[in-house]
Amino acid sequence: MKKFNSIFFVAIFSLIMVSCGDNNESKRSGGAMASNVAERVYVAPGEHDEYYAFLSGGYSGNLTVYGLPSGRMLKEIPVFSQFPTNGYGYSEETTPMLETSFGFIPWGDAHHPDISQTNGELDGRWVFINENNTPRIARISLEYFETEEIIEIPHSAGNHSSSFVTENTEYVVAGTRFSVPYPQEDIAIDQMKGNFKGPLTFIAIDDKGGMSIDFQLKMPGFNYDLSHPGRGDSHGWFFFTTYNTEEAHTLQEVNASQNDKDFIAAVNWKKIQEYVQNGGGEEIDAKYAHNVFNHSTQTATTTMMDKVLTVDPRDVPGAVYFMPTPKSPHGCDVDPSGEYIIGNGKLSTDLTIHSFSKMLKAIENKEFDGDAYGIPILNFESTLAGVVKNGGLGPLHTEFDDKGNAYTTFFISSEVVKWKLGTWEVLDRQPTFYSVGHNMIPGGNSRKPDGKYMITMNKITKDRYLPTGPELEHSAQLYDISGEKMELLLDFPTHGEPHYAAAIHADKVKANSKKIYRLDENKHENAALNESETRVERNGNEVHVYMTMVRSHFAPDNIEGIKVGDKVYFHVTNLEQDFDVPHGFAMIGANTSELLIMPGQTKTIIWEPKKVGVWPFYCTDFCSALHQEMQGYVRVSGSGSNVPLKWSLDGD
Ligand code: K7E
Ligand code: CUA
Repeated sequence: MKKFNSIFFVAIFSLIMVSCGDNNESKRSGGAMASNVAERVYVAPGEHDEYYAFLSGGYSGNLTVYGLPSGRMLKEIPVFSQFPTNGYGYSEETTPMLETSFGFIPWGDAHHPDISQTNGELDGRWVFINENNTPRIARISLEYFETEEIIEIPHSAGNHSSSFVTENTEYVVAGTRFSVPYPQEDIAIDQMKGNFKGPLTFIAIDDKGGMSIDFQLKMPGFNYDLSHPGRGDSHGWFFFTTYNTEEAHTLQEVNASQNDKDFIAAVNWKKIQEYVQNGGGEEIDAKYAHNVFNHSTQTATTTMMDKVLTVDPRDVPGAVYFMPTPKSPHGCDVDPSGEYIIGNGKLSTDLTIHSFSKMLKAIENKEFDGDAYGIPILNFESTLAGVVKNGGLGPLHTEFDDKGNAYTTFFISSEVVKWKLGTWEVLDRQPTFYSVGHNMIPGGNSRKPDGKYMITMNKITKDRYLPTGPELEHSAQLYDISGEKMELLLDFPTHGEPHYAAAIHADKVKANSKKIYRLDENKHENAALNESETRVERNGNEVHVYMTMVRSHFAPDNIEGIKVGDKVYFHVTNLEQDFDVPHGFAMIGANTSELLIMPGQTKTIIWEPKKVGVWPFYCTDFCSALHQEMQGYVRVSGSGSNVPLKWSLDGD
């Protein structure tokens, strides 16, 4: 029977895969319709898009910014991965951002961006995003479109049910996907059951966006897949899907699919917050990095933390309940009113919708069906609001519009299905190309979604674009959802593997977007704020070059007296104060990336010259008509040489 199940699954999957690629006919039969569609996504040259969309970069570790409806990629923001394009994670100022308790990590796997909220509406201050592999949460500023802060999540493993924001950005949550020993210890894997735990971490956000771990909830050792906050009446609660409630440790595709129902965990975080504020919880050892980029010093710092507060949910009665949900649910989505909590069982064709108000009643009436490790399990029927029957195959994620409709993605049947909240009837279905993961409606995770567009993010690209060898970029699709039927408007390729995305009306962001770093606010400790401050200093075998750049020269542009074996720090300040005039800095043989330096900004790279000679450096960004002249030389002498240190520009 077990075997039958997985063969059946594979069979359906291959059927769908085979049918990918038969759609070229319908694609080309657009005619008058197609030109009308083209107009609806057309953003004329020089015009701006209506929305910013932030798509996770998945295994690129970064966040990509697109305009909607055009689908034009506007920027890639480096977050968890080194980014040679601008030197993030290479420059001395930014390497601390990638420090962890495991040391420097140049890569990450980013899944779920979420935009900060005030009163349940997107406020456009920050984007948060999780890293799965080495559990971390990042905060990206929507003034600078840069990563400002990364906090590591100790005791977590596969930080997946993250990084969703409560309705006043009180907390960002980070839930473990893998259950693990908590805290980590050396025990036999087959001793997992009952011994592993599933910590859920609540990160408090202060007025300036600063992140700090408030508490970790020590949950039973299930896998915590996704989560969403309550809103409206359910504000104060958080909901997490679980799978592998079997606590299987091997061949999970079979062994973690045995139970007819897993759970949605309902967590009353306000209750736990109160408990913690009254001195509840236990401090335990936890080593984790907290990395903060300071825009004034333009430098990131790492603080190693060593304690975290842990809360056993059994010590806070009334704080955590389990709602049975069929069958290995993935997505966990809350509608804009906060009343409905949707769990999509990956192995079910039905969607299960729980009611928040029924849940409260069931708790009051103690309608329990036993408990799991001391946490009450609510009776399934008691919290059930309804079921969407036969939506499709392999339901994953649900988003909402502003008219009481929900939109659920189905991976196996490769479609998105629109259905009505309250009546649970299916209203429309449209194919996706192909095998959709998440979908996203701007404002979807808030009280006020916009009902105009939806994008789907698809795992398989196949024939949608010109072939580019075996490796293809993923693909997104834009649908118009303003009418009764969804209408496919546009395909656009995406970078990495976008899982989730978040989008916001451009008006809430664009006026605040910074244009330059002001030189008079540059507090970088190694800045040279004008050419008279430029210099070269030797300290043993360390040489510090304090350099400036302006169209179209470096100061200094000739340096002599450097020796093989020296460690040369180039501290380079861009003196420009005009929007969009960066300069680059590249040094032959440097074992690092270039620096791309914005107006008013200072950045540092290290060069360890290995060969005697005269070695050039140059500006990498075509910044002016005389960009090609923006260059200089460093003379490198033998390690024992007596050539004096000197530097100059035009002989001075
Ligand atoms: Cu469904 Cu990581 Cu949200 Cu991918 S997850 S799809
Ligand atoms: Cu500066 Cu090119």
